[in-house]
Amino acid sequence: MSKEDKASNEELWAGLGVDIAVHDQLIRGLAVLERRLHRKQNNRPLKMDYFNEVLSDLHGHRIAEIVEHKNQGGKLVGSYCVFIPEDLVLAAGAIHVGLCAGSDFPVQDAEKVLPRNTCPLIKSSFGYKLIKACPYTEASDLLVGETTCDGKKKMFEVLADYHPTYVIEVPQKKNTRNQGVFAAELTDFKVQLEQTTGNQISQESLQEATAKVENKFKALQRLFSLRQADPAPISGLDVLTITQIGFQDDVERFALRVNELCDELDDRVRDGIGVAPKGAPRVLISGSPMSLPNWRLHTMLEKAGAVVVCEESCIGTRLFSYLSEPEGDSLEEQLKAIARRHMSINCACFTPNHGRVEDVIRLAKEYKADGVIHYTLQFCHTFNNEGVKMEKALAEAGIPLLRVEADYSSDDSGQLKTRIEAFLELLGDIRGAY
Ligand code: BJ8
Repeated sequence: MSKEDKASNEELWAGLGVDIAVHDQLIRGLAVLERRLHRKQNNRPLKMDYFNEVLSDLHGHRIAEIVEHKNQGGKLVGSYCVFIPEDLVLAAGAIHVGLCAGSDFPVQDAEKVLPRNTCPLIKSSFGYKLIKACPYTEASDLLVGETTCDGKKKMFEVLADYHPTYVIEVPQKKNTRNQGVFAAELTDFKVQLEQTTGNQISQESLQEATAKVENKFKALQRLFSLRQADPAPISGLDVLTITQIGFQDDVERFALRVNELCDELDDRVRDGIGVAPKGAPRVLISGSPMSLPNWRLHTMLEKAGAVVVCEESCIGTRLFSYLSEPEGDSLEEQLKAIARRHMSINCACFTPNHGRVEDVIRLAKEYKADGVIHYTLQFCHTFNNEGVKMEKALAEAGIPLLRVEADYSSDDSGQLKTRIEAFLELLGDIRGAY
Protein backbone atom coordinates (compact mmCIF):
# COMPACT_ATOMS: atom_id res chain seq x y z
CA MET A 1 0.00 0.00 0.00
CA SER A 2 1.34 3.44 -0.90
CA LYS A 3 2.02 6.04 1.82
CA GLU A 4 -0.87 8.16 0.49
CA ASP A 5 -3.34 5.24 0.65
CA LYS A 6 -2.22 4.42 4.18
CA ALA A 7 -2.65 8.04 5.29
CA SER A 8 -6.11 8.28 3.74
CA ASN A 9 -7.17 4.95 5.32
CA GLU A 10 -5.92 6.13 8.70
CA GLU A 11 -7.97 9.28 8.35
CA LEU A 12 -11.06 7.15 7.64
CA TRP A 13 -10.43 4.86 10.61
CA ALA A 14 -9.69 7.73 12.99
CA GLY A 15 -12.93 9.41 11.86
CA LEU A 16 -14.81 6.31 13.00
CA GLY A 17 -13.13 6.37 16.41
CA VAL A 18 -10.75 3.46 15.75
CA ASP A 19 -7.61 3.32 17.92
CA ILE A 20 -5.03 3.68 15.14
CA ALA A 21 -2.01 2.30 17.05
CA VAL A 22 -3.84 -0.87 18.13
CA HIS A 23 -5.40 -1.26 14.70
CA ASP A 24 -2.00 -1.01 13.08
CA GLN A 25 -0.74 -3.99 15.09
CA LEU A 26 -3.85 -5.98 14.16
CA ILE A 27 -3.59 -5.30 10.46
CA ARG A 28 0.13 -6.13 10.34
CA GLY A 29 -0.55 -9.45 12.06
CA LEU A 30 -3.29 -10.29 9.55
CA ALA A 31 -1.04 -9.48 6.60
CA VAL A 32 1.64 -11.83 7.94
CA LEU A 33 -0.93 -14.61 8.39
CA GLU A 34 -2.31 -14.16 4.88
CA ARG A 35 1.17 -14.33 3.35
CA ARG A 36 2.03 -17.41 5.41
CA LEU A 37 -1.18 -19.32 4.84
CA HIS A 38 -3.05 -18.27 1.72
CA ARG A 39 -0.15 -17.28 -0.52
CA LYS A 40 1.79 -20.45 0.34
CA GLN A 41 -0.86 -22.68 -1.26
CA ASN A 42 -0.20 -24.20 -4.66
CA ASN A 43 -2.30 -24.41 -7.76
CA ARG A 44 -4.99 -21.96 -6.69
CA PRO A 45 -7.71 -20.81 -9.09
CA LEU A 46 -6.89 -17.51 -10.84
CA LYS A 47 -10.24 -16.03 -9.86
CA MET A 48 -9.11 -16.08 -6.23
CA ASP A 49 -7.41 -12.78 -7.12
CA TYR A 50 -10.44 -10.72 -6.15
CA PHE A 51 -10.71 -12.43 -2.74
CA ASN A 52 -6.95 -12.11 -2.16
CA GLU A 53 -7.22 -8.38 -2.79
CA VAL A 54 -10.15 -8.02 -0.41
CA LEU A 55 -8.23 -9.96 2.22
CA SER A 56 -5.12 -7.82 1.92
CA ASP A 57 -7.24 -4.64 2.06
CA LEU A 58 -9.76 -5.83 4.62
CA HIS A 59 -10.36 -2.45 6.25
CA GLY A 60 -9.59 -0.28 3.21
CA HIS A 61 -11.83 -0.17 0.17
CA ARG A 62 -14.95 -1.65 1.82
CA ILE A 63 -14.73 0.70 4.80
CA ALA A 64 -14.38 3.63 2.36
CA GLU A 65 -17.61 2.48 0.65
CA ILE A 66 -19.38 2.24 4.01
CA VAL A 67 -18.19 5.70 5.09
CA GLU A 68 -19.39 7.10 1.77
CA HIS A 69 -22.80 5.45 2.34
CA LYS A 70 -22.94 6.96 5.85
CA ASN A 71 -21.95 10.38 4.54
CA GLN A 72 -24.99 10.18 2.24
CA GLY A 73 -27.19 9.56 5.30
CA GLY A 74 -27.11 5.73 5.10
CA LYS A 75 -26.72 3.46 8.14
CA LEU A 76 -24.62 0.40 8.97
CA VAL A 77 -25.99 -2.51 11.00
CA GLY A 78 -23.63 -5.12 12.47
CA SER A 79 -24.70 -8.54 13.75
CA TYR A 80 -23.25 -11.70 15.27
CA CYS A 81 -25.37 -14.57 14.02
CA VAL A 82 -26.93 -15.94 10.84
CA PHE A 83 -30.34 -15.63 12.51
CA ILE A 84 -30.24 -11.89 11.77
CA PRO A 85 -31.75 -11.57 8.27
CA GLU A 86 -29.48 -9.46 6.09
CA ASP A 87 -32.37 -8.82 3.66
CA LEU A 88 -34.40 -7.01 6.31
CA VAL A 89 -31.46 -4.67 6.91
CA LEU A 90 -30.95 -4.06 3.18
CA ALA A 91 -34.67 -3.44 2.71
CA ALA A 92 -34.36 -0.53 5.15
CA GLY A 93 -31.66 0.98 2.92
CA ALA A 94 -28.85 0.10 5.36
CA ILE A 95 -25.69 -1.96 4.84
CA HIS A 96 -25.28 -5.13 6.89
CA VAL A 97 -22.00 -6.62 8.15
CA GLY A 98 -21.30 -9.74 10.20
CA LEU A 99 -19.04 -8.98 13.17
CA CYS A 100 -18.25 -12.40 14.68
CA ALA A 101 -14.53 -12.42 15.31
CA GLY A 102 -12.07 -15.28 15.04
CA SER A 103 -8.88 -13.72 16.34
CA ASP A 104 -6.98 -14.06 19.61
CA PHE A 105 -5.87 -10.43 19.30
CA PRO A 106 -8.47 -8.77 21.59
CA VAL A 107 -9.14 -11.76 23.86
CA GLN A 108 -6.84 -10.77 26.76
CA ASP A 109 -8.50 -7.36 26.94
CA ALA A 110 -11.96 -8.90 26.77
CA GLU A 111 -11.08 -11.15 29.70
CA LYS A 112 -10.63 -8.04 31.87
CA VAL A 113 -14.41 -7.58 31.56
CA LEU A 114 -15.98 -10.94 30.62
CA PRO A 115 -15.36 -14.21 32.48
CA ARG A 116 -12.33 -16.04 31.12
CA ASN A 117 -14.30 -19.27 30.70
CA THR A 118 -16.41 -17.78 27.89
CA CYS A 119 -16.27 -18.96 24.29
CA PRO A 120 -13.48 -17.25 22.30
CA LEU A 121 -15.89 -16.07 19.60
CA ILE A 122 -17.79 -14.07 22.22
CA LYS A 123 -14.62 -12.71 23.86
CA SER A 124 -13.06 -11.79 20.53
CA SER A 125 -16.19 -10.07 19.16
CA PHE A 126 -16.69 -8.13 22.38
CA GLY A 127 -12.95 -7.44 22.71
CA TYR A 128 -12.85 -5.63 19.37
CA LYS A 129 -15.44 -3.17 20.65
CA LEU A 130 -13.52 -2.72 23.88
CA ILE A 131 -10.18 -1.91 22.24
CA LYS A 132 -11.76 -0.03 19.31
CA ALA A 133 -9.76 -1.96 16.73
CA CYS A 134 -12.51 -2.98 14.29
CA PRO A 135 -13.68 -0.25 11.89
CA TYR A 136 -16.79 -2.29 10.98
CA THR A 137 -17.89 -2.34 14.63
CA GLU A 138 -17.05 1.32 15.16
CA ALA A 139 -18.93 2.31 11.99
CA SER A 140 -22.07 0.38 13.00
CA ASP A 141 -25.04 2.56 13.92
CA LEU A 142 -26.68 -0.44 15.54
CA LEU A 143 -25.31 -3.76 16.81
CA VAL A 144 -27.81 -6.62 16.71
CA GLY A 145 -27.46 -9.56 19.05
CA GLU A 146 -29.60 -12.63 19.68
CA THR A 147 -30.40 -15.09 22.42
CA THR A 148 -28.96 -18.21 20.80
CA CYS A 149 -26.66 -19.20 23.66
CA ASP A 150 -26.30 -17.98 27.24
CA GLY A 151 -22.78 -16.61 26.71
CA LYS A 152 -23.82 -14.39 23.81
CA LYS A 153 -27.09 -13.32 25.36
CA LYS A 154 -25.40 -12.05 28.53
CA MET A 155 -22.48 -10.54 26.62
CA PHE A 156 -24.93 -8.38 24.65
CA GLU A 157 -26.19 -6.90 27.92
CA VAL A 158 -22.63 -5.77 28.67
CA LEU A 159 -22.05 -4.66 25.08
CA ALA A 160 -25.05 -2.35 25.34
CA ASP A 161 -23.04 -0.22 27.78
CA TYR A 162 -20.51 0.44 25.02
CA HIS A 163 -22.57 0.69 21.82
CA PRO A 164 -26.25 0.95 20.76
CA THR A 165 -27.37 -2.68 20.82
CA TYR A 166 -30.65 -4.42 19.99
CA VAL A 167 -31.34 -8.07 20.82
CA ILE A 168 -33.61 -10.47 18.91
CA GLU A 169 -35.05 -13.47 20.69
CA VAL A 170 -34.34 -16.78 18.97
CA PRO A 171 -36.64 -19.51 20.35
CA GLN A 172 -34.97 -22.82 21.15
CA LYS A 173 -37.51 -25.39 19.96
CA LYS A 174 -38.48 -25.83 16.34
CA ASN A 175 -42.26 -25.94 16.46
CA THR A 176 -44.93 -23.90 14.70
CA ARG A 177 -45.63 -21.77 17.78
CA ASN A 178 -41.95 -20.76 17.98
CA GLN A 179 -41.87 -19.96 14.28
CA GLY A 180 -44.64 -17.48 15.08
CA VAL A 181 -42.57 -16.10 17.98
CA PHE A 182 -39.59 -15.58 15.69
CA ALA A 183 -41.76 -13.95 13.00
CA ALA A 184 -43.04 -11.55 15.67
CA GLU A 185 -39.44 -10.82 16.72
CA LEU A 186 -38.63 -9.98 13.10
CA THR A 187 -41.63 -7.67 12.93
CA ASP A 188 -40.28 -5.80 15.98
CA PHE A 189 -36.83 -5.75 14.37
CA LYS A 190 -38.37 -4.22 11.25
CA VAL A 191 -39.76 -1.38 13.39
CA GLN A 192 -36.35 -0.90 15.02
CA LEU A 193 -34.65 -0.77 11.61
CA GLU A 194 -37.17 1.79 10.38
CA GLN A 195 -36.42 3.94 13.43
CA THR A 196 -32.65 3.59 12.99
CA THR A 197 -32.66 4.37 9.28
CA GLY A 198 -35.69 6.63 8.94
CA ASN A 199 -36.79 4.44 5.99
CA GLN A 200 -39.93 2.32 5.74
CA ILE A 201 -39.57 -1.32 4.72
CA SER A 202 -42.07 -2.10 1.97
CA GLN A 203 -43.08 -5.35 0.31
CA GLU A 204 -41.13 -4.26 -2.80
CA SER A 205 -37.95 -3.24 -0.96
CA LEU A 206 -37.97 -6.50 0.99
CA GLN A 207 -38.61 -8.58 -2.14
CA GLU A 208 -35.69 -6.90 -3.88
CA ALA A 209 -33.38 -7.34 -0.88
CA THR A 210 -34.33 -11.01 -0.44
CA ALA A 211 -33.58 -11.67 -4.10
CA LYS A 212 -30.08 -10.17 -3.66
CA VAL A 213 -29.32 -12.07 -0.46
CA GLU A 214 -30.63 -15.38 -1.78
CA ASN A 215 -28.66 -14.86 -4.97
CA LYS A 216 -25.58 -14.76 -2.74
CA PHE A 217 -26.76 -17.96 -1.03
CA LYS A 218 -27.18 -19.63 -4.44
CA ALA A 219 -23.67 -18.58 -5.50
CA LEU A 220 -22.29 -20.16 -2.31
CA GLN A 221 -24.37 -23.30 -2.88
CA ARG A 222 -22.80 -23.55 -6.35
CA LEU A 223 -19.29 -23.01 -4.95
CA PHE A 224 -19.76 -25.69 -2.31
CA SER A 225 -21.25 -28.24 -4.69
CA LEU A 226 -18.17 -27.96 -6.94
CA ARG A 227 -16.12 -29.26 -4.02
CA GLN A 228 -17.86 -32.62 -4.37
CA ALA A 229 -15.50 -33.40 -7.25
CA ASP A 230 -12.40 -35.53 -6.74
CA PRO A 231 -9.87 -33.94 -7.05
CA ALA A 232 -11.40 -30.95 -5.25
CA PRO A 233 -10.88 -27.90 -7.50
CA ILE A 234 -10.29 -25.46 -4.62
CA SER A 235 -8.85 -25.68 -1.14
CA GLY A 236 -10.97 -25.64 1.99
CA LEU A 237 -8.93 -22.70 3.28
CA ASP A 238 -9.84 -20.61 0.23
CA VAL A 239 -13.54 -21.47 0.44
CA LEU A 240 -13.63 -20.76 4.17
CA THR A 241 -12.01 -17.37 3.54
CA ILE A 242 -14.46 -16.55 0.75
CA THR A 243 -17.42 -17.40 2.99
CA GLN A 244 -15.93 -15.22 5.74
CA ILE A 245 -15.45 -12.31 3.30
CA GLY A 246 -19.13 -12.62 2.34
CA PHE A 247 -20.09 -11.29 5.76
CA GLN A 248 -18.68 -7.85 4.95
CA ASP A 249 -18.58 -7.50 1.18
CA ASP A 250 -21.25 -5.85 -0.94
CA VAL A 251 -23.86 -8.55 -1.47
CA GLU A 252 -24.24 -8.20 -5.27
CA ARG A 253 -20.54 -7.85 -6.03
CA PHE A 254 -19.74 -10.82 -3.82
CA ALA A 255 -22.26 -13.07 -5.61
CA LEU A 256 -20.90 -11.98 -8.98
CA ARG A 257 -17.29 -12.75 -7.99
CA VAL A 258 -18.22 -16.12 -6.50
CA ASN A 259 -20.02 -17.04 -9.72
CA GLU A 260 -17.00 -15.97 -11.80
CA LEU A 261 -14.82 -18.20 -9.64
CA CYS A 262 -17.32 -21.04 -10.08
CA ASP A 263 -17.08 -20.71 -13.88
CA GLU A 264 -13.35 -21.34 -13.56
CA LEU A 265 -13.94 -24.22 -11.15
CA ASP A 266 -16.38 -25.80 -13.64
CA ASP A 267 -13.48 -25.96 -16.12
CA ARG A 268 -11.15 -27.34 -13.50
CA VAL A 269 -13.60 -30.09 -12.58
CA ARG A 270 -14.10 -30.94 -16.27
CA ASP A 271 -10.31 -31.11 -16.77
CA GLY A 272 -9.64 -33.00 -13.53
CA ILE A 273 -7.51 -30.16 -12.05
CA GLY A 274 -7.39 -30.11 -8.28
CA VAL A 275 -5.63 -28.38 -5.41
CA ALA A 276 -4.62 -31.75 -4.01
CA PRO A 277 -4.08 -34.98 -5.96
CA LYS A 278 -7.10 -37.16 -6.75
CA GLY A 279 -7.57 -39.53 -3.83
CA ALA A 280 -6.23 -37.11 -1.17
CA PRO A 281 -8.08 -37.66 2.15
CA ARG A 282 -11.31 -35.66 2.15
CA VAL A 283 -12.53 -34.12 5.40
CA LEU A 284 -15.81 -32.48 6.39
CA ILE A 285 -15.67 -30.06 9.32
CA SER A 286 -18.78 -29.64 11.43
CA GLY A 287 -19.48 -27.49 14.46
CA SER A 288 -18.90 -24.03 15.91
CA PRO A 289 -18.45 -21.27 13.33
CA MET A 290 -14.94 -20.30 12.20
CA SER A 291 -14.89 -16.52 11.85
CA LEU A 292 -12.10 -14.62 10.13
CA PRO A 293 -9.14 -15.25 10.70
CA ASN A 294 -9.77 -18.64 12.32
CA TRP A 295 -7.91 -20.64 9.66
CA ARG A 296 -5.87 -22.95 11.90
CA LEU A 297 -7.67 -26.28 11.48
CA HIS A 298 -8.02 -25.95 7.70
CA THR A 299 -4.35 -25.03 7.36
CA MET A 300 -3.20 -27.95 9.49
CA LEU A 301 -5.32 -30.46 7.61
CA GLU A 302 -4.36 -29.20 4.17
CA LYS A 303 -0.67 -28.91 5.02
CA ALA A 304 -0.84 -32.54 6.14
CA GLY A 305 -2.08 -33.55 2.67
CA ALA A 306 -5.85 -33.66 3.21
CA VAL A 307 -8.44 -31.43 1.58
CA VAL A 308 -11.37 -29.91 3.45
CA VAL A 309 -14.40 -30.45 1.19
CA CYS A 310 -17.24 -29.00 3.24
CA GLU A 311 -18.00 -26.96 6.37
CA GLU A 312 -21.25 -27.79 8.16
CA SER A 313 -21.14 -24.50 10.00
CA CYS A 314 -22.61 -21.01 10.00
CA ILE A 315 -19.53 -20.04 7.98
CA GLY A 316 -20.63 -22.83 5.64
CA THR A 317 -23.77 -24.78 4.81
CA ARG A 318 -25.91 -23.50 7.70
CA LEU A 319 -25.59 -19.99 6.28
CA PHE A 320 -26.91 -20.55 2.77
CA SER A 321 -28.87 -23.79 2.53
CA TYR A 322 -32.36 -22.37 3.00
CA LEU A 323 -34.42 -20.02 0.85
CA SER A 324 -37.63 -18.22 1.73
CA GLU A 325 -40.91 -19.37 0.20
CA PRO A 326 -43.71 -16.90 0.98
CA GLU A 327 -47.14 -18.50 1.15
CA GLY A 328 -48.96 -15.32 0.13
CA ASP A 329 -48.46 -11.96 -1.50
CA SER A 330 -47.94 -9.56 1.41
CA LEU A 331 -45.19 -8.09 3.55
CA GLU A 332 -46.43 -10.13 6.49
CA GLU A 333 -46.14 -13.37 4.50
CA GLN A 334 -42.63 -12.40 3.40
CA LEU A 335 -41.59 -11.84 7.02
CA LYS A 336 -43.07 -15.20 7.98
CA ALA A 337 -41.18 -16.88 5.13
CA ILE A 338 -37.92 -15.27 6.28
CA ALA A 339 -38.65 -16.47 9.83
CA ARG A 340 -39.18 -20.04 8.51
CA ARG A 341 -35.96 -19.80 6.48
CA HIS A 342 -33.96 -18.99 9.62
CA MET A 343 -35.80 -21.45 11.86
CA SER A 344 -34.63 -24.15 9.42
CA ILE A 345 -31.00 -23.57 10.47
CA ASN A 346 -29.76 -26.49 12.52
CA CYS A 347 -27.85 -24.56 15.19
CA ALA A 348 -26.92 -26.41 18.36
CA CYS A 349 -28.92 -23.82 20.32
CA PHE A 350 -32.06 -25.82 19.38
CA THR A 351 -33.34 -28.75 21.37
CA PRO A 352 -33.72 -31.35 20.08
CA ASN A 353 -31.57 -30.75 17.03
CA HIS A 354 -31.65 -34.09 15.17
CA GLY A 355 -31.53 -32.23 11.85
CA ARG A 356 -27.87 -31.31 12.28
CA VAL A 357 -26.76 -34.92 12.78
CA GLU A 358 -28.80 -35.94 9.72
CA ASP A 359 -27.24 -33.07 7.75
CA VAL A 360 -23.71 -34.17 8.62
CA ILE A 361 -24.35 -37.79 7.55
CA ARG A 362 -25.97 -36.63 4.29
CA LEU A 363 -23.20 -34.09 3.56
CA ALA A 364 -20.45 -36.61 4.32
CA LYS A 365 -21.94 -38.83 1.61
CA GLU A 366 -22.59 -36.03 -0.89
CA TYR A 367 -19.06 -34.62 -0.53
CA LYS A 368 -17.50 -38.10 -0.42
CA ALA A 369 -15.80 -37.25 2.86
CA ASP A 370 -13.53 -39.91 4.30
CA GLY A 371 -14.06 -38.53 7.78
CA VAL A 372 -15.59 -35.75 9.86
CA ILE A 373 -13.96 -33.41 12.35
CA HIS A 374 -16.38 -32.17 14.99
CA TYR A 375 -15.02 -28.74 15.90
CA THR A 376 -16.08 -27.04 19.12
CA LEU A 377 -14.90 -23.69 20.34
CA GLN A 378 -13.71 -23.95 23.91
CA PHE A 379 -16.54 -23.35 26.42
CA CYS A 380 -19.20 -23.68 23.70
CA HIS A 381 -21.51 -25.99 25.62
CA THR A 382 -24.14 -26.27 22.90
CA PHE A 383 -21.88 -27.72 20.21
CA ASN A 384 -19.74 -29.63 22.70
CA ASN A 385 -22.71 -31.47 24.17
CA GLU A 386 -24.17 -32.10 20.73
CA GLY A 387 -20.88 -33.82 19.91
CA VAL A 388 -22.05 -36.76 22.06
CA LYS A 389 -25.04 -37.45 19.77
CA MET A 390 -22.92 -36.79 16.70
CA GLU A 391 -20.28 -39.30 17.82
CA LYS A 392 -22.89 -42.03 18.35
CA ALA A 393 -24.74 -41.39 15.07
CA LEU A 394 -21.57 -41.26 12.97
CA ALA A 395 -20.24 -44.45 14.56
CA GLU A 396 -23.52 -46.16 13.60
CA ALA A 397 -23.20 -44.79 10.07
CA GLY A 398 -19.58 -46.00 9.88
CA ILE A 399 -18.16 -42.51 9.38
CA PRO A 400 -14.87 -41.83 11.18
CA LEU A 401 -15.03 -38.85 13.52
CA LEU A 402 -12.46 -36.79 15.42
CA ARG A 403 -13.67 -34.40 18.10
CA VAL A 404 -11.60 -31.25 18.53
CA GLU A 405 -12.08 -28.49 21.08
CA ALA A 406 -9.94 -25.39 20.68
CA ASP A 407 -9.73 -21.69 21.42
CA TYR A 408 -8.06 -19.02 19.31
CA SER A 409 -4.56 -19.31 20.80
CA SER A 410 -1.90 -21.50 19.25
CA ASP A 411 -0.84 -23.03 22.58
CA ASP A 412 -2.21 -26.44 21.66
CA SER A 413 -0.98 -26.46 18.05
CA GLY A 414 1.59 -29.25 18.57
CA GLN A 415 -0.95 -31.56 20.18
CA LEU A 416 -3.61 -30.73 17.59
CA LYS A 417 -1.23 -31.42 14.72
CA THR A 418 -0.37 -34.86 16.16
CA ARG A 419 -4.07 -35.75 16.55
CA ILE A 420 -4.84 -34.61 13.01
CA GLU A 421 -1.99 -36.61 11.52
CA ALA A 422 -3.12 -39.71 13.42
CA PHE A 423 -6.70 -39.18 12.17
CA LEU A 424 -5.55 -38.83 8.56
CA GLU A 425 -3.52 -42.01 8.92
CA LEU A 426 -6.62 -43.78 10.20
CA LEU A 427 -8.62 -42.49 7.22
CA GLY A 428 -5.95 -43.83 4.90
CA ASP A 429 -6.30 -47.27 6.50
CA ILE A 430 -10.09 -47.50 6.30
CA ARG A 431 -10.70 -45.62 3.06
CA GLY A 432 -13.80 -46.50 1.10
CA ALA A 433 -15.28 -48.55 3.91
CA TYR A 434 -18.69 -46.83 3.76
S1 BJ8 B 1 -26.81 -19.97 14.34
S2 BJ8 B 1 -23.79 -21.40 15.61
S3 BJ8 B 1 -23.91 -18.05 14.38
S4 BJ8 B 1 -25.47 -19.00 17.48
S5 BJ8 B 1 -19.69 -20.84 19.38
S6 BJ8 B 1 -21.34 -17.94 20.52
S7 BJ8 B 1 -23.17 -20.98 20.11
S8 BJ8 B 1 -20.81 -20.50 22.74
S9 BJ8 B 1 -21.89 -18.83 17.26
FE1 BJ8 B 1 -23.64 -19.29 16.30
FE2 BJ8 B 1 -25.87 -18.25 15.39
FE3 BJ8 B 1 -25.81 -20.77 16.22
FE4 BJ8 B 1 -24.64 -20.09 13.99
FE5 BJ8 B 1 -22.45 -19.48 21.61
FE6 BJ8 B 1 -21.14 -21.65 20.84
FE7 BJ8 B 1 -19.81 -19.41 21.10
FE8 BJ8 B 1 -21.65 -19.69 19.12
